[in-house]
Amino acid sequence: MVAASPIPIRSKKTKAVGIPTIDLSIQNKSKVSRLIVNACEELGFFKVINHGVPKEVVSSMRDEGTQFFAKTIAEKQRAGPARPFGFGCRNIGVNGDMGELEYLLLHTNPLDISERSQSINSDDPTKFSCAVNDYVHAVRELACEILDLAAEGLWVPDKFVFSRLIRDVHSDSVFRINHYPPLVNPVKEWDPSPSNIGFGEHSDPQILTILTSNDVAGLQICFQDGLWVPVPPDPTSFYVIVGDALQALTNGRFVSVRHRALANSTRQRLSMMYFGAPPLNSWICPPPEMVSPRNPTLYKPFTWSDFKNAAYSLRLGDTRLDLFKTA
Ligand code: GA4
Repeated sequence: MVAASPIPIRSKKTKAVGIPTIDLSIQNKSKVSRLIVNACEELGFFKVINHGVPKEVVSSMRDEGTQFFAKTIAEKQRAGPARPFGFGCRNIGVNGDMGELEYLLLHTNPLDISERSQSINSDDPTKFSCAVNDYVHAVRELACEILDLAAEGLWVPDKFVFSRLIRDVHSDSVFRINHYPPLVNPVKEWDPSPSNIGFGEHSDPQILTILTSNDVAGLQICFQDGLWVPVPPDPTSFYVIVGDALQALTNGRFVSVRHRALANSTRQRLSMMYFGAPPLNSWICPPPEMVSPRNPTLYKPFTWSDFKNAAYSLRLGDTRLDLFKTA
């Protein structure tokens, strides 16, 4: 079901809009497919409920994350610097972007997880790696289910065309836990001035992001007409974010949504994101059904590795897909 948020938000273009909520337990799958396609076309963002991810899997991961960020800086630094994987504090990427947060960034390859777990939770590395592997497995399944429904809703005959990329053993998917401590010198709450920015405005480069957080607000999304809308926190649900790669894979039919996180003046926020990505050598080009004389190819074909290199050479807020436009 698509339900408008309790307080309808007024946007210039549409009259009253809200964040779509999609119930994945609805039996009528073609209806769910249509709702997913609409949400990905109009906003590139939606919430899923009755998603099938066991709550113990989420709570174990959240507990491990909370324990990690409660450690001293020296202990957290044992995870290695986030270049690109490990522990990061304030610095985002390698080109000078900053935010009021600390984070742990991990590749989802089980071998990488098991190696890094030794330095993340030296008391019980297996407990940490099991929590991450179980969580990543569950949210990847959720992402694949959503991508298969999206392919069906787009009438693409190969329904696994998108999910195959993130199921691949060589998938370059990433898992991230962000910790936004309460601001030490709070400025006016919800003021998006630099000192209030937890994670600056950007789109995600990957195919699909599956996000959840504790019950503290902070995430905002940008509607297509430029209006920034706060996303109500809901620890029992997941938010789904269309990434740049899915925009390219659908020849621009789905839109990657720009989003940001504002820091909170009183409470700490913990968010967990799975970024579903293809293997590095995969080509990002739309299935033939997405291209027609009326919808000519919008982007030159590129590999995920090409796109990732472009993303890391630019600033967080840059529109990197523009580099790959055909005209
Ligand atoms: C945004 C989405 C993911 O968090 C991330 C980020 C990555 C990083 O923090 O290292 C990037 C950013 C993200 C996009 C542009 C580049 C790369 C920081 C940055 C400035 C892990 C990702 O894959 O891209």
